[in-house]
Amino acid sequence: MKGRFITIEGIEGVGKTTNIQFIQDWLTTNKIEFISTREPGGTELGEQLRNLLLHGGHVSNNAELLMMFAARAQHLDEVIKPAIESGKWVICDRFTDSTYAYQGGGRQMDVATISQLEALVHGAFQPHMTLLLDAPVEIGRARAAKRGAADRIEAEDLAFFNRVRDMFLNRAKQAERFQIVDATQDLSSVQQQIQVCLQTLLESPQ
Ligand code: T5A
Repeated sequence: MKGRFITIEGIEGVGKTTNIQFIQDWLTTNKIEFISTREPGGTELGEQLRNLLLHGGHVSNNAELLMMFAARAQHLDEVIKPAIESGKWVICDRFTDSTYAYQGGGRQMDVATISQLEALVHGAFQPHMTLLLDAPVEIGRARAAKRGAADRIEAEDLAFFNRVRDMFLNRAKQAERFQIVDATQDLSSVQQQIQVCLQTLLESPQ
């Protein structure tokens, strides 16, 4: 039996890392084998690209877009696809929806170009479920600010993150794999919503 591919998306500080820990605990309780990974990153090459993307100097928009997809190509080949083929569930902190949201929405790059790169790198291969944690930008930024200095992308302004959020919400309207989770609620309510989604996926035919 093949595994499942779950991606977690949303603006900064909305609770992705916190809730991935909850998802891992849920999978362990349900005796489901899984790996947990992230983008950009998840491989040696991807983590090096992540460091350049988040903590390096100036990166042009085109270079940023190509680096996101270069990291993803390696990640799919080396980690994600082999894990799913071996029957494991893959929990991925961000995936291609983040590229549409940040590079397409935030940076206002051409969405058709992003689609071409998506087709090149993973064609019809898509997550089985995408949990979009949604909250107004002000809430996410206030939560993220508690963690310390902003990285290169977190340093963008409010308008940038409002475009990112809008793009996520637009994409969520276009594909059934999305589950929108109201991340403004307290953590236990957020986790109740996530648990319902996970249970539904577990019970759905492959
Ligand atoms: N990127 C990525 C692109 O531009 N294009 C791409 O294609 C891809 C893949 C990656 C960066 O790269 C960009 C997007 C990003 O800028 P990242 O590691 O994913 O960065 O980091 P962030 O999104 O910046 O992740 P954060 O750690 O900031 O946010 P999280 O993980 O969403 O938030 P989390 O869980 O750390 O929570 C933040 C705080 O809020 C509290 C937590 O306890 C924590 O203190 N919290 C809550 N408090 C109250 N109520 C709740 N419901 C709460 N949920 C969490």
